[in-house]
Amino acid sequence: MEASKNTMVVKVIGPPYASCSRRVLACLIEKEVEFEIIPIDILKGEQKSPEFLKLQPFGVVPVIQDGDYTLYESRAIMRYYSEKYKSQGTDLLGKTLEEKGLVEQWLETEGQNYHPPIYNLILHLLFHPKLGFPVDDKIVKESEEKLEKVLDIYEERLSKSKYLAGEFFSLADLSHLPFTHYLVHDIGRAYLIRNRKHVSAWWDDITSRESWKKVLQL
Ligand SMILES: N[C@@H](CCC(=O)N[C@@H](CS)C(=O)NCC(=O)O)C(=O)O
Repeated sequence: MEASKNTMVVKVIGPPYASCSRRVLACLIEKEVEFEIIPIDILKGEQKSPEFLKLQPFGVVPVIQDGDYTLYESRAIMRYYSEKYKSQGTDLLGKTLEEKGLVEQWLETEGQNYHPPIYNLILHLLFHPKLGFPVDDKIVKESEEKLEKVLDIYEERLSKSKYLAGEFFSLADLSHLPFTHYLVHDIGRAYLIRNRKHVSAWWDDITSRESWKKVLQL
């Protein structure tokens, strides 16, 4: 749990090892928001229980409860807290309208372009083997090719600015941490990052943040 300047303790429902929970936790730590983790067991399927479905009708984690306010979708939760505690902790949204636009552009890029292929790679190379499901080599190959193309665009962008949205760390960078962590550490695909000089430097930078180190310890 984090020391905080605000009084309400945010409940994060979801195991701290789940990627989508990690996205939210890193954000809360950056924003210095006090939280409590309610670690439901997704391997036992507790996210499909009637009680959980009342909070998150799609049956996935995380969900936050902040007093009587409930919110799901990890990126929506990050946007909410970055705005709610704008002047507390790290500014993750950008200061000017133009900076905010770029943060949104790259956050959308993460969700729409980066996430689908990286998700397929992690699913097929990490979770399917663990769960005894078949690995679809065609999906793996196509996803890797798609991710390479996205990363080439990142390389170009990061050769011009230190972070995705500009010279400041933002939600756009933070949102990449959980799934890229698996890519680098768990499925033998670190070369996708390391073969690109600027992406590699960016990765080292964003993973060296105290917030991310704390998330990995939770
Ligand atoms: N778009 C959702 C995705 C949530 C999601 O897929 N959560 C995964 C963990 S990262 C989950 O709950 N998996 C268990 C399941 O699908 O039953 C978000 O970002 O919150």
